[in-house]
Amino acid sequence: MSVLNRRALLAGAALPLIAIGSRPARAVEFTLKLANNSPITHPQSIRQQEAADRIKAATNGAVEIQLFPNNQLGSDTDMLSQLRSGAIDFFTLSGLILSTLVPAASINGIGFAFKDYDTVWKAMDGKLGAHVRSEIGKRGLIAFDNIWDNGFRQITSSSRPIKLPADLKGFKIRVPVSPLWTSMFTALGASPISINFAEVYSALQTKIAEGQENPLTLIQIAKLYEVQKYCSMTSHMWDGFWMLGNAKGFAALPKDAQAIIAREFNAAAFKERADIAALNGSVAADLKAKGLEFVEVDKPAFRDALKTAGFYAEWKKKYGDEAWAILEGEVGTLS
Ligand code: X2X
Repeated sequence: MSVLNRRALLAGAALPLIAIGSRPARAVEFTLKLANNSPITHPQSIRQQEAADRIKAATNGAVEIQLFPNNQLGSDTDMLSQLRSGAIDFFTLSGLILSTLVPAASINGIGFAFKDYDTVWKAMDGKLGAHVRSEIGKRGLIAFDNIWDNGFRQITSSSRPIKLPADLKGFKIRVPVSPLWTSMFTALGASPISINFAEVYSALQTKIAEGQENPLTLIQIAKLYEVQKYCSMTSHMWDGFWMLGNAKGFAALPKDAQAIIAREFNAAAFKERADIAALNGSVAADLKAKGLEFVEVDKPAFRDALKTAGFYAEWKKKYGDEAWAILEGEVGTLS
């Protein structure tokens, strides 16, 4: 019997109910670190803290997960190294950024692949997600089953409204550190600059970058509207955060603790998805009220520009026929 099962017996099953509430607090046996790049008020951070609390309660105090949100432990690039070395135990990271280590992990970010959230969740909780998680598993990491929502990404700008691909010509746009992002905005004619999220606000404020692209919720929560003027609803890609773990560290935990952690992280992902869905209903109006000017875009023109530039053909070759077939099986023909 594992530590936790013994503990559960001692704490509950073997004792009369009345003893449970008054049992003495027990020592923490495993202190684990969870890090992310999201502001503390983002649903991702809120639901992660809640999951940590639930895990502590469900393990009767044995597993304490300390949350380090908002790049407290460094940039995404830093935190990925820390996760690999075991300095942190869990880390939520965009699959596109993870692709610097696991190339297959950026596949959900292919331009204009997903038409709506139903298609996203079916693919990511289904075959496409399973394919990516198995690739992640080959690199000393684990990915919990259910990916967290970041959202459909929109382009903001401080210098000029972006309506058509031609408006992106020479446009200095901050993109996260990922070959797919650089390739996509280069194909659209822009001048992408790779910058970790930790530096985005200041990069926009100092005009190192004229614009950036992120889901509306993050534009709101990270207050990027303060340093941006226009917002173009391109929805050019869907991006999510994999809950990653250091495989060796996770395997060293008692099996029942592993099961509780997995259950709670996955349940929290579904709650976070619902939080973002609810925010999506009100966030555009709020951003307008804060002075962000929304711009109508010719969406098909952006997709055509990618096609013409050979973007889909290039990435099909990079991911390979098998992975591409899984993607197209979920979203329809892309190239
Ligand atoms: O870096 C970004 O823009 C962010 C926060 O959306 C990601 O984590 C990909």
